Amino acid sequence: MRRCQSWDIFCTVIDNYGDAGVSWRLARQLAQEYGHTVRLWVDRLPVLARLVPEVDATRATQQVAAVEVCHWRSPFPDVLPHEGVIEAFGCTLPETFLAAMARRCPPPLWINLEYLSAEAWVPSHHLLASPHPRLPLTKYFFFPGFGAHTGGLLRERDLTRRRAAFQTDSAAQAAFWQRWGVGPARPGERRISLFAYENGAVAELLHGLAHASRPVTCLIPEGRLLPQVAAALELSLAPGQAVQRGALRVHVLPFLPQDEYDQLLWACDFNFVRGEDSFVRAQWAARPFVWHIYPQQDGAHWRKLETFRAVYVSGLPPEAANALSALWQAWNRQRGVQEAWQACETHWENLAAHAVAWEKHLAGQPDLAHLLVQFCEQTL
Ligand code: TRH
Repeated sequence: MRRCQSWDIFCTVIDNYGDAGVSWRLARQLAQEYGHTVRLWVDRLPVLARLVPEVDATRATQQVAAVEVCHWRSPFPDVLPHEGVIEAFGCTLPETFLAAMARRCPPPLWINLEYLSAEAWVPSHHLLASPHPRLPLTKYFFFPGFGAHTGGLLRERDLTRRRAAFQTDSAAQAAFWQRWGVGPARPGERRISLFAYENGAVAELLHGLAHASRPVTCLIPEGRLLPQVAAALELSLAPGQAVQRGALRVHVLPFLPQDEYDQLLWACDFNFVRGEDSFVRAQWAARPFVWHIYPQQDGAHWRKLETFRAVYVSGLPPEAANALSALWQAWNRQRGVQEAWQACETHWENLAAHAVAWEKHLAGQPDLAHLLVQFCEQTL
């Protein structure tokens, strides 16, 4: 059996952080856990550098965490393709590199890593082959997913162990909060992280939290939502700043390194997440969450949201399922959030227990890197 032990991973940053975030996680996992040679090509290095501060955005090539990080520029350098080539999210490979792939003997295994969806069509599309119209190359579509016959989810081998250790280690949690300048929790306090696109319901959410029956600290990493938060609180906000309104304390964090952001999700009791990567990481955090899905012009995101929501809440008692569903819908519709949040409060224990059970269910399935490596071994 031939093995695929070296990779070129290509990532164009369309907008936001998800493309780079997912590509980086996969690259690092293949390099560190499998000992493979990995070259990651990213067109906008400053975006990757925000997630991974060890990356120097001014360097054309560099070695970071066992990954060779390369700035994807034009003209593309004359390099010999590795055994496996991954284009993340359908990015277009440089013509000269494609030609080099076609000349390589044997040709590389070519994978298009697709976006994640829980929709029913995913298993029938996963691993479909598409021959190149001119060159002797075949591209395979690799769809991440939540169940059998999908490409699974990115999950490092020791993730569950590390997360569980952190969540049972109050000293590690205290050190985390201290590192980011957040004081100890008040008695009975809940901590909520808030990462979202612009959302017209944020004022309503904060107002509701300010009038909550128990203290709440809302941790907001710097980003697109911050101007709306500042407007809702009628002040200007910068990382490091904290303000109090009734029961609510808002603490603005800098944009965290990706590994620290994972810990923020682990440390909070509830997480608002968005896009694709933070959405998955919130599930690995084993804490209840709300997903602000990436909105598409044609509204196609609604079906994607609703499909996952239905799958996720199906293990909850009906009233808790309805409450969480209503919150997800309200947050994405951007109205009715306050009432929906209050309804969720009354099902808190159920929601928390369900998040733990859901993580366990997912962790019992093979992860994306494993399935990818397995597919390559079977195909080559
Ligand atoms: O940034 P996003 O909105 O990315 C999106 C999605 O990937 C979407 O599917 C895609 O179409 C679009 O980009 C182009 O949300 P996402 O996917 O959660 O990625 C955010 C990344 O940023 C994730 O890796 C976590 C990381 N992050 C940090 O490292 N530090 C932080 O402080 C925060 C808030 C996030």
